[in-house]
Amino acid sequence: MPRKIILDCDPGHDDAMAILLAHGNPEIELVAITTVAGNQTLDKTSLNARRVATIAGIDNVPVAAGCDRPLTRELKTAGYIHGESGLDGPSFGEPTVPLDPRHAVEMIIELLMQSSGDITLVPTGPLTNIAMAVRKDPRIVEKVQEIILMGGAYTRGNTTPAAEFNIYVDPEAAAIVFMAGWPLTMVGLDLTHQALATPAVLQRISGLGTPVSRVAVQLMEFFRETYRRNSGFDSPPVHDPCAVARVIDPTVMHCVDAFVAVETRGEFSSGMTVTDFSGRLGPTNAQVATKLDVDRFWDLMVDAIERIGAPARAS
Ligand code: PIR
Ligand code: CA
Repeated sequence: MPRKIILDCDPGHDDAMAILLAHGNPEIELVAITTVAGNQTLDKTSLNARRVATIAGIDNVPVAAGCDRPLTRELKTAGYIHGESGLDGPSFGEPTVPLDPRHAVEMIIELLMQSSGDITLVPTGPLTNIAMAVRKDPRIVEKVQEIILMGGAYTRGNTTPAAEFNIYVDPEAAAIVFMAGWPLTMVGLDLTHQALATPAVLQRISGLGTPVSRVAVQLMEFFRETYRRNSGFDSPPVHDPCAVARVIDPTVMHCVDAFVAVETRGEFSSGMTVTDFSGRLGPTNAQVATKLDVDRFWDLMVDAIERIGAPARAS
């Protein structure tokens, strides 16, 4: 039985790769794509989700827009990494996949409450929609199968020395999500910085020779250039599909139980995921991803793009 997921994202180059992995892998049933403000404004991340859905031939999966800003703070975006559109690089035609009229928070609650408890939440952007859904209908905490998110880190930040972007943008939302009491896995930078789109990886993807593979390579090439300029990486870390890969095959990464607290008040540490592996601060509330099976991960990614095959009408 394929695993049902709701992908809550802010595309975003690596979010786009997460959509492709979720759609192309036969072990995943994508039940909805929901969008949030993060890498770019909500109108842009929503348009980008529809663009990616269109080129991948994803029909029959609702795409719904959610919160256009963090719970209490001003929105900070990452145009310096993802460009003005949020998905710079390839040129996309007019998307044919429509935007669902429902609000993402409503849709998340509705899908979970109508489910038999078999839906996994996979957030790959700021946690605003998920926190709002928990506040609006706390029964979803018991209904969800688990939540596997890309965000945070225990050794480093990428936006400040202490904080990873998704948590930094909306720490109040992240604090709600980490403390909600559901089975949660933190796939943070410690893990995702192992998932580098190296020249060898790009060659494998481009070797598929399909329109979707061409778009994926163009996305990764743009991402590589901004990462080189901003972060001194040779090859860019492809964060978000790592969370999807964990759903497909838990053995793709090693995880360790920990208590994770989200710093919301620090002068220099706001948005930090303070990770305690020794139980001093509190009881375990998360599995924290530590080590990636890099070859297995890229095999999954390449296989998914291959299976998507011909669709793609990027013009
Ligand atoms: C990546 C992101 C934001 C900022 C930078 N510098 C790099 C986005 C990615 O989409 C991913 O979900 C997460 N936020 C990594 O921090
Ligand atoms: Ca993202």
